[in-house]
Amino acid sequence: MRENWLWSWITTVDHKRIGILYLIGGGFFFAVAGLEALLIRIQLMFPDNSFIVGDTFNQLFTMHGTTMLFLVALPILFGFMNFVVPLQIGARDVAFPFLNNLGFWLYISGGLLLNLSWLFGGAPDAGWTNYATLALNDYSPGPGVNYYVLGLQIAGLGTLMSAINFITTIVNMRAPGMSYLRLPMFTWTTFVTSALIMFAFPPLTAGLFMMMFDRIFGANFFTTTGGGNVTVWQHIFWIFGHPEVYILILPAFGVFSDVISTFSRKRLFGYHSMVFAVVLIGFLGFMVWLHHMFTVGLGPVANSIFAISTMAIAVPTGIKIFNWLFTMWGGRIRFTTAMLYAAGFIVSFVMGGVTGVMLGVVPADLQFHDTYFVVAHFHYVIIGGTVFGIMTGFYYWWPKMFGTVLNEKLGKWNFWLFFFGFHLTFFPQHFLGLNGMPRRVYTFEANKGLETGNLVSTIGTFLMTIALLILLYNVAKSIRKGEPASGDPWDGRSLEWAVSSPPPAYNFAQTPRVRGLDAWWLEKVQGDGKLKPAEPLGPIHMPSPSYLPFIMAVGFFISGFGFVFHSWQVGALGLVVVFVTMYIRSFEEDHGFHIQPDELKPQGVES
Ligand code: HEM
Ligand SMILES: [Cu+2]
Repeated sequence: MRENWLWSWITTVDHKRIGILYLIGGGFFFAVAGLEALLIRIQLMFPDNSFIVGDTFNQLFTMHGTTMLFLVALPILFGFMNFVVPLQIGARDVAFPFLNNLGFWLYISGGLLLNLSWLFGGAPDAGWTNYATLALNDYSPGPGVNYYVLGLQIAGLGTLMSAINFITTIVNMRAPGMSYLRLPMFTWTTFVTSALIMFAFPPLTAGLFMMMFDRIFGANFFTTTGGGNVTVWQHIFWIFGHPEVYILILPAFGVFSDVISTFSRKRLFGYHSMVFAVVLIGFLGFMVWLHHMFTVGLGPVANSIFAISTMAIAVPTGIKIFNWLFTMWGGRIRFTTAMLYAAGFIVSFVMGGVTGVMLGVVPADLQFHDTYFVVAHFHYVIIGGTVFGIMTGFYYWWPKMFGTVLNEKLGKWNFWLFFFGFHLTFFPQHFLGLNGMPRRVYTFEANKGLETGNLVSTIGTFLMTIALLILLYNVAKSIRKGEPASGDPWDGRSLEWAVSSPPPAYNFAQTPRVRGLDAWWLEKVQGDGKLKPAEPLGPIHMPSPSYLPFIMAVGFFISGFGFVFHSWQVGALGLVVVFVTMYIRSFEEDHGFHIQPDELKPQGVES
């Protein structure tokens, strides 16, 4: 019997399919959050505009920021990690395929719960940082912020599971010969990012849990009148929040490293220093959270220590920038769309880094704080870094994932419109901020020198929107009648290019033996262009699909929805569903199945 198509995707435990699911989920939420940004910018196009005002505006920027950070940027990166990392290390799957599927459905469950707030009871409106007092019942009555605390707890659980899975996979499942200092940079950054998630997400979950108790069960963690302390929320939030921005940028650094060396046809310059810089950035990322709280008034000693540690991050970041430039220097560069995005990133991200150091200067930050200068800064690093990285990865790995090449001509239109649109949108915002335009305010007065900048900024947003529509068209075209891709369309260097596009379910019929950095390139220039097997051809063990993660995620969803509306009966019902599925799972005896070597022969695999 032919398996139901939808059901097979819901229950899949194949890391490649889960990677594609993350791209679809992230793409969907990108459209939602992008639309929200467009509405905000339309309101801010002219002085004294009244298109969207007051609380709706607050909901829009809160949901835009929250969605972009939690439901778009990280999940799309997870999509690439899922698809690419096992291939890059020569593995057949991730360490815990069941958990992988569960992590994905928890993300969808939390994300949908958060966005249902638009339809039932109103969206959260206390900013993506959800600062206490403002976010507590007195100032945010109604269910809005409940959606935030519950949706993010559920989605965050999924994130944590995926991080544990990636770490275990990279530690345990590398092919023979794939030592740590032969890992491709994207795998390295996935590894460090996953470690950051392990340390950053538990504080967030704990903070959200306390906030949930304050709001729903009458606790007093953050209520000053009840003996709580609001500053504690800020510490907890930023102990998560600052590392979060490195969680978003490090994987993008990995993508750029792989792409720049591939399209410069050179080995990555300073590979070892790149690895060192990634680890150092990861470590320093935890030492600087207080730079988000300079204006709280924690005193000159605390402020100075955190100012200096903040600026210290510029050193390893500078090392990386120079290594990328040296990789390109003297290389035979091919300016594909992916490479254009990587080059565009270097220009854009450096500007974001400069304004970051400016914000690290305490007296200056007292002026810049909560103005559009900050909005300009973080969009320069998040779009100029992470989103450019996502676009780079998208054009680079698309052929591997879907077996067709994206149209390069459309790709170039997409790049140039996005690049100019991006700078047009966010460059003027620096000056808007310096001229006193506050962040998170829905209007501005005429004749204060803010009109031109705002108008230009909104025009830039429309250019970016057109660029993204071109991308969408390119994708649709490529799916319907794209040019078929070979296994190695870019003359790649790492192992994912050694298998067919898209790869077979089992990735490698025989686990490969790795002989050096840039393992696949080595086989092409020093060997006969074929991978050397590390084991005889035998039965391939595969995990079975499972419907339990999906049901578990539905349970979490029901439970979250119940607690949003203070209904502990519905909340408990959802948790019962969760625990019953856990119980079933723990008594399940399923050891998967095997693909026999005979079944591989028709596909051209020799023993
Ligand atoms: C696609 C183009 C984008 C545009 C036009 C855009 C525009 C905006 C605007 C107008 C604001 C509100 C500023 C205010 O409160 O006055 C904002 C806030 C924000 N954006 Fe974006 N944005 C874009 C993409 C992104 C992306 C990709 C991310 C992250 C991955 C992001 C993260 C944020 C965050 C965290 C906030 C702060 C929300 C808050 O204050 O709570 N944005 N954006
Ligand atoms: Cu920070």
